[in-house]
Amino acid sequence: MASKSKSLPSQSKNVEPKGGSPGAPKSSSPKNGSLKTSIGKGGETHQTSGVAFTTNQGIPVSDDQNSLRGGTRGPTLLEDFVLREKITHFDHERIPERIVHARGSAAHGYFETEVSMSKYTSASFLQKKGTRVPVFTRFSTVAGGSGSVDLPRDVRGFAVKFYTDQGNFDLVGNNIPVFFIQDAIKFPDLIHSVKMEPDRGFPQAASAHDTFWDFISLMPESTHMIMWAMSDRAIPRSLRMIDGFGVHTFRLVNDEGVSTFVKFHWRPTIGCQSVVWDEAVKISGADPDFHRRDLWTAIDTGAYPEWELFFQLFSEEDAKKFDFDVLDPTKLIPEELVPLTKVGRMVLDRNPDNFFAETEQVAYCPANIVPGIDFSDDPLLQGRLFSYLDTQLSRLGSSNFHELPINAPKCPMHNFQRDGHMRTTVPKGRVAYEPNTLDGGGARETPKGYVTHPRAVSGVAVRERSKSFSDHFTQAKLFFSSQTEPEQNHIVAALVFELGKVETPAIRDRVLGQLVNVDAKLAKRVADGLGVPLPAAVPAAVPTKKNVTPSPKLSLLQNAKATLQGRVVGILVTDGTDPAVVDRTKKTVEKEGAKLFVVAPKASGVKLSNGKALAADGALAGSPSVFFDAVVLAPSTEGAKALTKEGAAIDFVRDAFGHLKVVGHVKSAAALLAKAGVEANADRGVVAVDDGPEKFVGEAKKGRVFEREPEVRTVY
Ligand code: HDD
Repeated sequence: MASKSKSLPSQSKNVEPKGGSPGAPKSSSPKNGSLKTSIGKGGETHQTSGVAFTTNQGIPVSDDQNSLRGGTRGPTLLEDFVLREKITHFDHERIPERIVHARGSAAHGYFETEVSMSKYTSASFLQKKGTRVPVFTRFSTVAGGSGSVDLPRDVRGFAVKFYTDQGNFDLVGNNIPVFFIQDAIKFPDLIHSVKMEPDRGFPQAASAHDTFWDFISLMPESTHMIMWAMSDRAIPRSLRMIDGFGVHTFRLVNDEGVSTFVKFHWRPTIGCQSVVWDEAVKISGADPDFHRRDLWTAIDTGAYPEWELFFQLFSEEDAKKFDFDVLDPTKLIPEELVPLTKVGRMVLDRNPDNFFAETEQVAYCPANIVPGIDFSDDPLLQGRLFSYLDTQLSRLGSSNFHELPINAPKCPMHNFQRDGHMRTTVPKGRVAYEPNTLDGGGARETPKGYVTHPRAVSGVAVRERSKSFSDHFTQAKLFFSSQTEPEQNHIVAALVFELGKVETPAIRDRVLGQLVNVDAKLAKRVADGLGVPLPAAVPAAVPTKKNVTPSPKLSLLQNAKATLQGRVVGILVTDGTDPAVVDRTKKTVEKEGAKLFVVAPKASGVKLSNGKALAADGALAGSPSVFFDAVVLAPSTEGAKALTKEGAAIDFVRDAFGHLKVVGHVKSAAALLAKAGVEANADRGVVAVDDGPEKFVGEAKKGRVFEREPEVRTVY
């Protein structure tokens, strides 16, 4: 028996790092060819692979297609341990999803220090240029459940686990540098208000409903965050194109024990980019996994997403001079006040092997911090330091969740904690306490251990917020006034959309009253968009400062990169398409670091004008132009004529134009353009490509044609 079980390779290991779980050998993947099959007595398929399929107990299974029954037409027998084990395991496959940030996508990679931060911190991974540590980074939406769409209007989570040689450091941030509330005690209320309403169970993953805006209308401190959430930041083009922020003020502490305040910033090297709202709505239907697929595909094809890490460093003395409180998470520090210091870069270069084991089971916690980094007294952060460990206990079901491979530190870990549900390590010896004399010199406290920076803590226990937290509108005004015209238009449109979905007029009015405190013109535009009179300002604890100096760094468009790197250009082809157009576009687009995606009327592809076949990357019905950053229309004259009777083709063109994309076209596309109501030279973004794609690519690199917007939708 022993020698027999040795011949079963799948039984020799519990975990295979690559290629799937035991019993799912690589060769079973359809990519790798088909296995030998035979037909069973009932017509079912049996396969032979040479790797034995077993139960979880390692017992070889001879038949995984038929349960054990009393006679071929008789009842199933309770004795069938193969069936019972399989169904029982299946019944328990789900764990509670995260109460927030349930919908997420993640990847492995590394962080590399590029500039030593030893002046500010003793954290070992930040001492030397060139030090690399592994990371696991999870991006998420906040409000929707784990199966919700990727492109609702929402904040994106940006959580990074650094596996350092001093233990795990988790930087659990968002793509927006401020937050809705100032005190953790309001977090359950905020989240309850944005989630599906409890009686009806809708809307899923949407802030456009009464309970959210009811709460917001009563929480003036959320106004600054609302400006960001209504901006294009909340509808990113790709998770590869978002910023990340630690939000709170943290501390760095160096070898001498000197502390410096710090804010963490991630910047994507290919630039930030967003979609327009109508596009987000359509993507949500056409590909609910748009962001997840994009991240996966980029990494799978070697286009590794990369971010630079920056610190905003400032002293306690600096902090005292600011006209806002650095402990207030609804405030940011303009870069004009404290510039960014480059620290290093993060590259995500490996997709998870298993979504559940890694992306679902990863347990981030802002309290996971390494020597040289410390907390501040930000009351939101302080509440978070409790919440995450607590949530992991209920989500992962055991205090041993740190033993799961994705959560385990990659440096040695020793202590005397023992037992508990699902303990997988096997501690040795008779000693499970400390101090002791019996373990022969086991793990003990170390002078290199974590030391909390000795900050002064004093005061009377009160349930009271500092007055320095009371100005709720000046930074909201700063944000709005720092945006370009199209960006301001989008904020207004988003507010009109969201408040237009609110059914209770008094809620809308209260929000409008908050907006008056930000900017009377903004509030008037929203009120006009809704068709309601503008109410008076709601009373503010502290009046909004009259003069704010705009911070151009807060604008996406003013900091956009003119690049096609990491983008996707869609080319619509038909039978008879000119191969030269496809070839030249492909070469030019790829030279810019983008991909060309061939869209054909049928999944099988087309026959080009030279008689050669061109494979399609996607069929038209499943590949709308919302998937692409720019499009080229390259049908033959006959093909274009046929497409004028195809709604998907007309929408392809109309949407690309309506979503402000650069549209390249060949002469033979004329009938299709005309049917979609797009003039061949409508603006700088509608470009003929018959003589080459260079002009098209030049325009596409600039991004969207925002000046087209007033032509295609209402600007409130
Ligand atoms: Fe939180 C998850 C980010 C405030 C309580 N949070 C979670 C995740 C991110 C953030 C990115 C998902 C991590 C992952 O991918 O698994 N949260 C933030 C930021 C905040 C913030 C940037 C404010 C600056 N959070 C916040 C507060 C509380 C929580 C004030 C509670 C008092 N957050 C949680 C949580 C979650 C969580 C309930 C749900 C799942 C989890 O922790 O692991 O504990």
